[in-house]
Parts: sequence; structure tokens; C-alpha cells
Amino acid sequence: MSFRCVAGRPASAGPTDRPPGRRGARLLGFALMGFGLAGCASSDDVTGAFSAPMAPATQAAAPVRARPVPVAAPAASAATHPDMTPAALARDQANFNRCIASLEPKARAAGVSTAGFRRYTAGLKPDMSIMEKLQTQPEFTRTAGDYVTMLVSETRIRKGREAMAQNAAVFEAVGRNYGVDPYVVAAIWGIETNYGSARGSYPVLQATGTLACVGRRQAYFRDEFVAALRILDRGDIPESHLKGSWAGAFGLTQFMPTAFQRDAVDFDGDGHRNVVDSVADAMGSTANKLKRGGWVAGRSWGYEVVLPARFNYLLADKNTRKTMAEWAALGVRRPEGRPMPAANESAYLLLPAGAKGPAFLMTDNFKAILSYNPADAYALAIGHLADRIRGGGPFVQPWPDDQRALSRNERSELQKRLASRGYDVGPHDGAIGSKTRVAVREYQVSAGLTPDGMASGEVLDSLRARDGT
Ligand SMILES: [Ca+2]
Repeated sequence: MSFRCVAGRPASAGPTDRPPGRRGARLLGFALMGFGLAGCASSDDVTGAFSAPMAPATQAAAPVRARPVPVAAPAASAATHPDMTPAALARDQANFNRCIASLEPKARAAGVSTAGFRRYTAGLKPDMSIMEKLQTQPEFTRTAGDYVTMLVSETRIRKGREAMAQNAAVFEAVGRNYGVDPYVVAAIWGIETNYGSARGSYPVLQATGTLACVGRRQAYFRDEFVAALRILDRGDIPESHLKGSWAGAFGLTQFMPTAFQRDAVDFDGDGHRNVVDSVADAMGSTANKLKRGGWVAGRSWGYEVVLPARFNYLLADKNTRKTMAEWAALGVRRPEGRPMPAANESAYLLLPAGAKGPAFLMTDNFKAILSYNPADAYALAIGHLADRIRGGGPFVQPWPDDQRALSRNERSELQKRLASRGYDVGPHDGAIGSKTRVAVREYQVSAGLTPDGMASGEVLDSLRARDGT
């Protein structure tokens, strides 16, 4: 087999094909896969206590769960959305054929042939069971440590080594062509679909067509539906193989249709970009996506580090970038006497579980992984799984075992309590973004707590105690 890298087709054939943004699209796609749209919050909503966006498609099959994780009721906001009432859904369902037909000009503008549009939309019916997925927003809460531990299991490490050995030529070519760490590409394969064994069975065209014409996310999914039509019309993937999550993510590494249009490549050179059936196409496309996300060849995604006593935790902020030499001058060390990386490489300090958990210096390549899915814990799991497949050991520092993840209601309560004290936290939506994190830090400073910006149970308990309620 020869690997010929054929660049993906133009990202946007016209204004109608433009997705809402790589980060947003990916976040949405990922959130949708298993857990509904609840997770479409800020990309910052991922350190420590967090919810849906970083839960992978393979979550259900994951064997490791360090401790019970609360799974609460659907979020009320989704249930009351005016486009999700029984009457609204019935109206959209009755109007489905007209709605699909109305998308023909948009599809034509994106390059879908008239014959293709007619062929693939003829007899298309909505799958109303998808609305139950869209309606239900499971409150899925786990700590960063639980999440990483669950995903980077011994089984997934072993299967990753096997998958790379079976496809050694593909991974060698991926590394050579894109300058991307092939172990990271394999890790994405492992975490997105458990190396291809968990990719979903929803027909992508029907799923995106349903979401494009029924319910509360129609505008977003019209681009996905048109992109899915283009895949079929151009013959990249046979219709019977184009299946995936209920939200339309498909293939070995779960591309959304618009992401496929931007980033997929024909890496095995057979003339089709088939990320479902061709390991080479899927791995090449994933590497291409990482490269376009800014991957710098020859560098790691990041490094576990140990902080000195009396460290200034205000420095743990993704906007505070320093060179490795500057971090070293502050007393930051790699564990077990490992040498610090190149002195001029710049990085920011990430504490996924707050001051009590492990610390990491994250490079630009971590941001490249975040371009795949903007969730810190997801990207950390990818990077760590890659290192483990390569033969590296587990993190040296333990995850805090007394940490509990806050539920969405508790995160919202924390925001309300901070707001009532005059802190600007933005909307009290339970999504922990940068405003909330800054407010948490300021509160921690005033309360004599370690200012790691972590919206933790400790902070909520402190607020409750001070509020006397
Ligand atoms: Ca191909």
C-alpha cells in the first residue's frame, strides 16, 4: 500500500457550508454523541467538576469507574425549549419533507448535484427517537481524575499497541507526512471509538436530516446535513457505511460531516476519503486535523510537573505562558528527576483537579489536541494514552481521592452565591467558564483557601458556611 496524501477539499464551498467554528462544531459533535447538548458550554468547563462535553462515545463500554458518579435528572431548560414541546415536534415532523426539499438550494450551492440531492433525500424520514436524545440532557458529572482514569485503561493501552502494530505502515506514514505524533493519532482512535468497535449505528444522513428539520438545533444541523449529502454525492463513503452517533459523528475517529469536509484526506490513495472503512484515511485525516490545529513536530503535548511548596497558584492559568526555563526558575520540576524540556519552549500550567492533584505544563501541541475537542480532560486523556501506548508510565502524582464533582445545580448554586457577594460570574448556568474561575480565585484568596480557581466542593462548602445557609 502506498500512502499518498491528497489534501482535503476546500473547507467551505460557500457561505452556506461554513460551520459555526471548529471548536464549536467539535464540541457540539462530541457532546451530542452520548450525552445531549447539555455540554455545549464554554470550553473552559472542563477542569475538575465538569459535565457532558468530554464524555466520549465509548464511555458506556469503559470498564473503569473509580467511584460512583452521580447521574442526575434531565436539565429543565431543554424540556421547556419552545421548539421541543410535543406540539412543536409534531409540527416539524409533519413538515419534514417540505423542510428537506427547502434545503436543495443550500445543498446545490455547496456542490451537491441535483440528481444526488433527489436520490439521497427521496423517502428520507425523520428518526424521532433522536429527539429524545436531544431532549434529555443527562447531568453527567465526574472529576478530571475519574475521567482520565476511566479512559486510559490497561485494556485501551494494550489494544492501542496492538492496533498500531497491525497498522505499522499507516502510522509510520502518518508521522512522516504530517509531523504529528502517531501515538496521539492512535489515542484519538482509541478514545473516540475504542479502535473502531464503538462508532454508532445511526445513518448519518437521516440523523443530521432529522436534526436539521426537527427540534431546537436546526440551523446548526443544516450545515451538517448538507455536508453529509456531499459525502454521499461525491462517493467518498457508501451510504450503507455512513453511520455514526445520533448526532452525526462517524468513522473511526468520529468526524462530524463539516469537519470531514474541512480535514479529511484520501491517505491510501484510492480516490475516496473513506474515514469509515480505511484505517489509513481515518488516521491520515485525524493527523491532518491535528496539523491544522497547530501541531508542532517533534514536541510533546505536555509534561507532568511537581510544584514547589508555597507555590503561587495564581500562575496556573492558561493565559500565563512562560518558557520552560522560567518555570524551572520558579521551582517547577519534572518528577523523578526527569530533565526539563527545551528551555525556550513555552507552556502554561494546568491543574486539572486543582492544587491537590497533579500538575502539568502544556505546550502548543496540547492546544492542537484541544482543536479536536476543546475539553482539557479529554485532551489530557489523549496525550496520556498516547504516552502509555508508547510505553510510558502512569502519572506520578495521585489524583485527589477526596474530591467530589459538583452537579450542574451545585455549580449553579456556587455561581449564585459568588454573585451575591459581588463577584462577576456571568450567567448562573452551571457552566464553569473563565469568569467563574476568576471569581473562585478571588473568593479563595479572600477566604484564605489555596487560589487554584477550582470550582470544588470545598469552595461551595466554604460559601455555604459563610452564607449560613
Ligand atoms: Ca482512500
